Amino acid sequence: MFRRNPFARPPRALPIALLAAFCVATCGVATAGETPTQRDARMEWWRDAKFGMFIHWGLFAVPAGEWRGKPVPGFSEWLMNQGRIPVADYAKLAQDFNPVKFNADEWVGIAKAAGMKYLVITAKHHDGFAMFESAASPFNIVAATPFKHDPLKDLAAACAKQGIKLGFYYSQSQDWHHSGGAGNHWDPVPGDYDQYLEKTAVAQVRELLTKYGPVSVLWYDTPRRMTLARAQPFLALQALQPGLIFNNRLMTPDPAKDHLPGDTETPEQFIPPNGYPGKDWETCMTMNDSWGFKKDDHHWKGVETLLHNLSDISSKGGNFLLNVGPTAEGEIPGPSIERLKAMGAWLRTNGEAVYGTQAGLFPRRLPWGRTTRKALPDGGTRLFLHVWDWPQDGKLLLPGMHQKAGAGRMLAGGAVVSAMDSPGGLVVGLPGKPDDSPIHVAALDFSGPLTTDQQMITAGADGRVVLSVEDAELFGEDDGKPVVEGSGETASFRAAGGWKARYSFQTAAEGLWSVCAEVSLAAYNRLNVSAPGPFGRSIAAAIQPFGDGPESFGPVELGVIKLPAGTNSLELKSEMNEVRPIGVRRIWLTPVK
Ligand code: FHN
Repeated sequence: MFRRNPFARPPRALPIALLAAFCVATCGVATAGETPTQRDARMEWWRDAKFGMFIHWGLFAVPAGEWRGKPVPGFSEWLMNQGRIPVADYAKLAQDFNPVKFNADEWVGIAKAAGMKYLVITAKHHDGFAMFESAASPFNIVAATPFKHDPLKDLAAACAKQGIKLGFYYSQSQDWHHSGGAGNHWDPVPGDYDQYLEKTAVAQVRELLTKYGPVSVLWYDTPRRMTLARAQPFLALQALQPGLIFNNRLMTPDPAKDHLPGDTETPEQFIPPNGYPGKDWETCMTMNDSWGFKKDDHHWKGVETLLHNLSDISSKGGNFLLNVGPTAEGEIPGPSIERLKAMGAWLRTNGEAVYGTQAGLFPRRLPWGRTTRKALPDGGTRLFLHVWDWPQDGKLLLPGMHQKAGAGRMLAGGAVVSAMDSPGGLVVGLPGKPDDSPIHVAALDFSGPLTTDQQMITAGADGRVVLSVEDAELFGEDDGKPVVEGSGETASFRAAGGWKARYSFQTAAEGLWSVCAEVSLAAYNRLNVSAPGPFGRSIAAAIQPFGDGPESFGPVELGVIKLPAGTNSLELKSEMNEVRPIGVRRIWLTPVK
């Protein structure tokens, strides 16, 4: 929302477009004058969909991360920038771009079989190359390549045929090819930025919204130099596609300045620890490391990680936009297809726990998994328990819940699930593990809305916030994944390389906090503590081994950090680029008077 009203001057008649932009900017609704009920209706399909395919496909797939035989670091779609490749040299790639294996029905079929309900494809990325026939620029796949065909037309037809919603990604500000486009600092094509916006970007967005039938999503990106005034012509185009959903990247997402919230928040490559309560949001994520196809990028996330991400995101009320980077021949890479097939198989059994659900019930992290919930026609609520770690005793605690549970079943196989009250909350009795899926889902029905008396972590009577292992979301890839050891007061996690622990808690007021950790380590380490948020800074502390070996835990000072009032998250990780085993028992924050 606006902090500063850009129209605070004496009232005067505003052009309709500007008035529309003002309404959008201040009311957070994408269509000026839209009521919350109308917005809910417009967003409904998107909120229910939960899972979409991001497709980064473009001229960058030809070099695929390599230039003149040498690998270029970074994302493949950033090759021109990272490699400081002259515009004329990069444009020659178009002569070699002939994706004869492209098959739109096949791509949409892969997305559909994966359980994805919408797709967003790069119509034009920062390199300025249009993946569609464009009268606004000859630098496009029809006019400049031997392919001479518009793949977006095929995708639009395939989406309509298979019932998948179509979305376009468009880099409205960065354009390293066209005169006046932003972002090309190594071989800039002289020109006026506003002329570029008018003659290229706005013209091409108009083409995308008028030539391909129903378009459901417009995904803007890297809004450098964009202002509210410059955003108006793009906003005015929204009327061409009633119901169109656009993200928060048409302008620089900085609520302190003029800001267009768009319809959706767009956390990239991460899952916000508490979601964005009251907002629509979508985590976009690569399946390996690069958005565009990169021939030497084999760092694929496993199916378990991808399903955990989908479960975690839906438990926080968000959507998951998972990326594929097709090759220059027009094929989605095999490892992507394998993973998407596995996710589709899981969703065919457990999709009821994802599609059309709302965020889970519990304010604190559950040691065994996540939850989502769905209103039932009779006014009741179905609670879905996403069991990531199957309990050895077959029992799960729903902390702070004391409602009487009705019918309960496993989604896989339908075996009965029981629930009984206990002082700590409902104890759910699971039947035998139904299969070897990475996540097992139980559904429990309740007669009304759900309540828990579990509270978010807050400061204790001594004013300290104590964060223990059971409250830590632990991240790490493969052998770097932290492992929990022990239980109760002596519980700790042991990690070695490439790990991260994230904690969420409430603070009553803005202030400074001294951060300490109880750790055990056998070798020197540098820990980094960061707190995303308005004061977003991080502290780093070098710590030396102490005591008589890796089993002895002791307190270490990590530094002082400023936090706002309200829900906070703190992230702890090692700054070492090598394997350095460390045990972490707890973190505590003490207010600095
Ligand atoms: O620079 C782009 C990047 O290439 C990619 O398209 C991602 C996807 O969200 N967006 C930008 C980086 O934030």
